[in-house]
Amino acid sequence: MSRYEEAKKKFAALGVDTDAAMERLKTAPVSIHCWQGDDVIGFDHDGPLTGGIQTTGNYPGKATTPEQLMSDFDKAISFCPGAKKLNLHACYAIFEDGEFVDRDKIEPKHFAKWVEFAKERGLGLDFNPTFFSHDKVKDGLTLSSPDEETRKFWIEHGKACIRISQYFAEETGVPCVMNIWTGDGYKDIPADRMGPRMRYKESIEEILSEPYDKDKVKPCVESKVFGIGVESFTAGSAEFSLTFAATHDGCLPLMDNGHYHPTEVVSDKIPALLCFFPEIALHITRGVRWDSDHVVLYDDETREMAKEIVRCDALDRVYMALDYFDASINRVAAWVVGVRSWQRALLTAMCTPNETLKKLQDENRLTELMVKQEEVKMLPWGDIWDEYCARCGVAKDGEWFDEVMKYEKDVLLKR
Ligand code: RNT
Ligand code: ZN
Repeated sequence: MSRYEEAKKKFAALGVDTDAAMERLKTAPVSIHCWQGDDVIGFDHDGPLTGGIQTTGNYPGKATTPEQLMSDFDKAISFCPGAKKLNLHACYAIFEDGEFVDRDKIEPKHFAKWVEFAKERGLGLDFNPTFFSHDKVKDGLTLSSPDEETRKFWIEHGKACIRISQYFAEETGVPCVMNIWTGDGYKDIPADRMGPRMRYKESIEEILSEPYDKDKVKPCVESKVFGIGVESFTAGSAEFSLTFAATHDGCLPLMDNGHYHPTEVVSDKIPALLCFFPEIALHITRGVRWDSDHVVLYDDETREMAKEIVRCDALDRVYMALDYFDASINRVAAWVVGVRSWQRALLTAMCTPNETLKKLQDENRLTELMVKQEEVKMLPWGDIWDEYCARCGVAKDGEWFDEVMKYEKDVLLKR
């Protein structure tokens, strides 16, 4: 009997159908961020990354052209099981023949190459207006700026992005999640907290007044507790963003698990929000001490978030996107480790005897619950994971890293 067959029996004895779990997982799309490949730079500006986020490290070989980024992304996803989407930022517009337009004027045609890329690979597309790394970010502010010209520019950018998101959804046939995040905030104690938030609210409302099909475009607002250089105040705080989404039809809350106080966990917030919102969105990352956007690993909180999505039976209600950027290691490997870790967490969640465990809780058999939850941790997960990789036609653990190193030697180091 194969290792998988052996393992399958063990899970079946607990009431878990591992074949069904793998089939289901194959169809749950995970959105992969393009920005791991080039340290969140994009193609529409020469300046540095701003907005209270930072990449550190200068590992050689980063992508600097659309062709390079596409090639690296292809290499990465060849090692990633499961259904995938490509998550783009507006700053990844591709201008051709010397054309250039500012962010308030971008159009679907500036993303036609990405659409072609996505369609050839059967990927859905997600989108993000880029409210950072730009000279029209005035005094660190965009949508909450007291300067009307600045605010208007960024509103127009948001509207342009709604139109592009609609185009993505129409072209791919898959809904496009459009996430609004800005780094707007203050380093030190502000004299006015409500003014910026009222302007932020009105700006997002104006963006969302752009016509779009609610089944095709899923606008989100992403909250954040602080950023680098904006430690004392952010306009889009947790309460602001959550309430905005709750009071604006069609707008989803987006929780990034690096954006809360260190002892808060997004795993606990997922079921809380699912009690009220038909759909929610996530940025899956790994915070280390502060919002550091480290590569996602198969760690406790990652597993706990996956568990919540699965046991709330919410794979169809939660838009899952990865969001991290590490410039200190091989970027292709960083992508692969993050995607595989999240897939692993989802697979583990799906092969956990969730119903049995819930019953123990409801019957107040809490000692037994603790014992069973600990025993589950030692199940032969690796054998299920190997089988899942094989069924998805991607390399098993231990069989992809050498290929990435070969790609580094043959391609990345020659740049
Ligand atoms: C920043 C937010 C945001 C960005 C991307 C690049 O803290 O998490 O989602 O990481 O838009
Ligand atoms: Zn994020």
